[in-house]
Amino acid sequence: MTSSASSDASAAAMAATPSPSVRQVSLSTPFTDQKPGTSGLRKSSRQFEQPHYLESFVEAVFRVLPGVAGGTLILGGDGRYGNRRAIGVIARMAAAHGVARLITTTGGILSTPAASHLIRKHQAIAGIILSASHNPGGPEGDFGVKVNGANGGPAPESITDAIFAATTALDGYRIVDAETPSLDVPGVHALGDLRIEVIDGVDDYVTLLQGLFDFGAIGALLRGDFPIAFDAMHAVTGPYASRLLEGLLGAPAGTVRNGTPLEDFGGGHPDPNLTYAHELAELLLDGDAYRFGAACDGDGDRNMILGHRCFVNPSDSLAVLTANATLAPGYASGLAGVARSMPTSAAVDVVARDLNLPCYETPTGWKFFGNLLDAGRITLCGEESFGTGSDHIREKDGLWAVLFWLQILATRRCSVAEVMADHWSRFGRHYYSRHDYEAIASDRAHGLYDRLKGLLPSLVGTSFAGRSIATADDFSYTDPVDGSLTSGQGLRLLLDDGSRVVVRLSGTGTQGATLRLYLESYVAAGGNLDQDPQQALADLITAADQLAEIRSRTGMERPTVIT
Ligand code: VG1
Ligand code: CO
Repeated sequence: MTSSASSDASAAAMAATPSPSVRQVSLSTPFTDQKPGTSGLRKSSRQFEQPHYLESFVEAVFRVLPGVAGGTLILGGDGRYGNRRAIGVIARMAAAHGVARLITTTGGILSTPAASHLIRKHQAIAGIILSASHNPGGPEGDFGVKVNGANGGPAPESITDAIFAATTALDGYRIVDAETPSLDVPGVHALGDLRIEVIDGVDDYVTLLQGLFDFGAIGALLRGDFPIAFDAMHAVTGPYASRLLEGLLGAPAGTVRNGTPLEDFGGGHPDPNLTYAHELAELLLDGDAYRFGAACDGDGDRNMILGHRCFVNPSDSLAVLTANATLAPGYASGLAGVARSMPTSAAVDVVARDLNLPCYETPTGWKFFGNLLDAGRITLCGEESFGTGSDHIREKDGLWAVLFWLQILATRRCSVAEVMADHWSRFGRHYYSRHDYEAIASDRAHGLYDRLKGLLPSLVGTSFAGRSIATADDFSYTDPVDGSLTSGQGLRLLLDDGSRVVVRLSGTGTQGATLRLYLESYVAAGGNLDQDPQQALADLITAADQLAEIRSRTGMERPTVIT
């Protein structure tokens, strides 16, 4: 119970509400397209508005997850179009499935990392997060449902596969007919035997971060001559960032830009990269007013870090956090180990070797870090796609990364560019870039991918961009904790000088297919550490295009997004 005042309110509400009756709705034809991707089920808002579409997926979730009857469920979302309606539907279905306690948030606003924390704090059986993450929102945009398990992390594939199988065989779903409570203010309500608690979605998360970082030191930095800009992109992190940066840490009003969550993210694409967060990028990379800049995505789990005239590649960010981890009070005693997704550059591997830490390489998607975190094998982990996190929760965490960087800057009293230069001079530099070709016709993308996959066995030992191909394979991963095998996770060309080229098809897009080309080349300390990554990687880019026939097969002259 959150407070005695709210439990009194609860008793009154429960006494007053007649038990609503459970309705069984039958489905004549099950949906066949509800297979979750890299991170939840993502479809256009229009698809989600089809009658019974959301209900079908949620019914499958409730049938598959253990402990639903009598359990606690966390529910909220990133505020996009459809968020409040979905909360109402899921609350009524939770009541019909015997959930005992549903914790949701004012306005239905709950970031993915904050949801992960609430699941763990309340020992919930699961969390449902309504978000299509960095995809645009609104009636013409995308909607999504992420399902997290009792450890606070994205459900593993064994569960998402079972949910998908359940949707394809569904004959109907259960829901109660009742008004759902208002989300406008905190309070406790009853829906039959279901207790619904509406809490502030920001409080617990802020308290969690206060235990990890030195707010005194960071506050002193931000109240001094160190102007920063944070772009919430009209998505979920606005209220969190305002409380943290402007409230607790004393940064000037206006530090948080686009801080009001909007149903369509103000028409923007809430993806914190140089293309979609270009206003922030221009402030930092072309102007002189700010020393530090950061942005988060739709649901608050991604982060982009910028310094004055300096972009921090996310793979490098993970390496820098690892090398400087003990500067943060929450990590002062050191790290158990680290992990990165396969396409993420090996910058963190070099730091791990230096610190004598175990380092794991997992498939793309946060769900693969869960077992390593739960087993205490790793403390920090990250992905090249602007995701970094730690064992404080079981999701990547955008504002956590922002505070971690501010902690490093507050302690070391130097610029972001100096942190990077110092890092590379010690560990060498992994030049890295990801080229995305978005919304390609599906058959073309699969044709390209399948052809390259077929070529792999014949490539070993051949020359490529002046190097030789040492390994050419389709990445597969055996989880060291539970022994589960995941295959088909991306095509890799490992070159004899340590350079890599990786090709994957995205599992989060909703239009056609997105091809991702990842390029990486290492220059040891003492070498040329000051090149433009696109220049440093130019020969790999050309060779990859020639081998995979990307331009000719996609009909695209250049990538949609270059990171
Ligand atoms: C992308 C990223 C991946 C990330 C996933 C979910 O997946 O590449 O690293 O875990 O999005 O992020 P894909 O399959 O499109 O490459 V989030 O912030 O959308 O939950
Ligand atoms: Co996200």
